[in-house]
Amino acid sequence: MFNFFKNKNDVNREKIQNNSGFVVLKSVLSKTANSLVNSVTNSITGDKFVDEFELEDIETMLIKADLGVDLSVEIVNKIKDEKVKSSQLRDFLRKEFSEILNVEKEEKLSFDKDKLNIYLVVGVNGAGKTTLIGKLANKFRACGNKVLLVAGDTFRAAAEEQLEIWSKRAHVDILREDKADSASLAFRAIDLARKEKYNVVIIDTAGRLQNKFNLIEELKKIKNVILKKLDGANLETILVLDGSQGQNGLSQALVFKEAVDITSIAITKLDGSAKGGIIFSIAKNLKLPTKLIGIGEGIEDLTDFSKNDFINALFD
Ligand SMILES: Nc1nc2c(ncn2[C@@H]2O[C@H](COP(=O)(O)OP(=O)(O)OP(=O)(O)O)[C@@H](O)[C@H]2O)c(=O)[nH]1
Ligand SMILES: [Mg+2]
Repeated sequence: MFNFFKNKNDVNREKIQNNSGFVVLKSVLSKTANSLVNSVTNSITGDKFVDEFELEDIETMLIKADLGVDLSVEIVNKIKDEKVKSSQLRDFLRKEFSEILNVEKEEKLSFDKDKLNIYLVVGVNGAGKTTLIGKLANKFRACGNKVLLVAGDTFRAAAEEQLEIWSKRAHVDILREDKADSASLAFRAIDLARKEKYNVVIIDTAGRLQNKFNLIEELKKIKNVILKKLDGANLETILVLDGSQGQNGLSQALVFKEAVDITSIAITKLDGSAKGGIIFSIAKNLKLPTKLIGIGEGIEDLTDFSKNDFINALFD
């Protein structure tokens, strides 16, 4: 996604950065790798078929690593049915996890340089929405885009100030209005973007728990306004999930998916979390693609989610 306007030198520099990017990713994911892969493969040794007791241990370890009960049971049953030996466990898990993610098909955040691109960012309180918006805005601006942030969290005190601080850090513009209704603000933002030739609009929204009916209804209203004004624009609705919350993310994703038709997932706070297994759970159960991961609090700490890199970082 972030590959526009690059010359050959940029590409070479990027290759080097990607290499160090992989080292960073590996270190960010080290706790998840330990809980999801190493704990399983290191504790079961020898060259024999995995026995009943070991299967039980594996199931417990996978559940603990936030893979979810159903998926953990499914994997353990396969180990049994396919008569996997302990020495083959690592390769077996690698193959299973790759299939769940469908690694053949990388899915990037959509962007069309000839269109207006609108990103609606939703999620529960404190998931990391506003931070993600700041990081994303910075990346888009650095690639030569004209970016407008929209202070659609009109609910929490100081939320607009927080977005304004990010807009300054990222050197992009912001639309904020006192006492605005978030749906009408989104409406005006799209008009403004077309008039002033912004090609990227990123809309912040208030954090809302998935069980709060009124707030979810408000989100539907914002989305409907955007759909009415779409007129050929590219739209991504990004659900931000806190990667340190593990399986909680699954129930959140389900509700948000039904309410506003999520098109991509961003997992934040993967740095230091051992619960990255949630990515498999979401891919398997909800068929929703993770497209971005947050790996720290700084403006640069956002990266495209590459399925291949993720698998390699867990296993290599
Ligand atoms: N370690 C780490 N912290 C993060 C990351 N993303 C966000 N945070 C922190 O998480 C906290 C909440 O982030 P916000 O961006 O304010 O979350 P929000 O979803 O906008 O919160 P509300 O507006 O209250 O719903 C802040 O302290 C961020 O610095 C990340 O990738 N890694
Ligand atoms: Mg916020």
